[in-house]
Amino acid sequence: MSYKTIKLEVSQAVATLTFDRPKALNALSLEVIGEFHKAISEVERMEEVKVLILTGAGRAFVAGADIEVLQGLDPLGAKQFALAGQWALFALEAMDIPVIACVNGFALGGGCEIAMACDFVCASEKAKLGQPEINLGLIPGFGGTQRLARLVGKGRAKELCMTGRVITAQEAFAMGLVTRVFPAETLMEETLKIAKTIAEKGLVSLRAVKHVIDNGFDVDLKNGCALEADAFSICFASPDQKEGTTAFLEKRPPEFAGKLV
Ligand code: CO8
Repeated sequence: MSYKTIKLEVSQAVATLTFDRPKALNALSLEVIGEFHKAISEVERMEEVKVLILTGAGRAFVAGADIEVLQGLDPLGAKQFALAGQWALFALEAMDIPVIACVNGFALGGGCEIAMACDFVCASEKAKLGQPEINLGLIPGFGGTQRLARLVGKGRAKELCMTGRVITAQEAFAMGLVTRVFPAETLMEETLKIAKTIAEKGLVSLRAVKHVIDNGFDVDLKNGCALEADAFSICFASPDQKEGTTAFLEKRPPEFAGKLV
């Protein structure tokens, strides 16, 4: 499939989706959101892809929703816009494969919201993150109030959304919004290394980790642990468990087949 506002490349089991509207700092129009959503479905159908990386062309990851578009919206249009973004991010979160945000520059508003819907975030030392919608007389609309509070706590989320303060990658790291920080020049190389390490693991156990952490997060500890016990037992029906434990005992690296059964 060909896209106008994003690029999709696949190499060695890793797909890289690049937001590609650099003149507008990759701002999100309805067209970008629609193409992003379609690309997610396309990647889901690619059996060879084990990890997805999201990044941005030029000096931004994504500088938010397109403010030119926002300026002309009425309340119903705004709701449609917010829901289009939210649905795309739910689809992203529902992907079976791990998704890494590679935040190369500004990740503001909708851009920060996309990063937070990924499984984890690698950022350049030069990246800037934040929810500055308050400066436009708005609030986040693509799930930012909810995901930010879950990631960094209610107080920090309120402070960031109420002041619109834009933070460095280092501050984002300190509060748990970003998990790794790399020099700008090596960010993609380091993110790819992480993606390839993950791509070599067993498919069943990778899915189980994602499923249990995501679905266990909003339930109480006992129910979360019950999900974990079920997923743990399912691992024992997979070739990964046989290969992983056998390889350890034979003192060799495991070779996971990348298959579900
Ligand atoms: N929308 C449209 N265009 C943008 C955006 C944006 N979000 N961000 C930057 N641009 C454009 C600029 O207008 C400029 O265009 P041009 O060259 O034609 O004048 C170009 O990108 C370069 O930007 P700057 O000249 O401003 O570059 P600077 O380096 O001086 O500043 C900043 C970079 C700090 C990133 C600055 O551009 C900025 O503050 N951008 C806006 C950031 C922002 O407020 N984002 C939040 C938007 S709201 C949002 O995301 C809500 C999401 C949920 C929506 C729900 C739907 C209803």
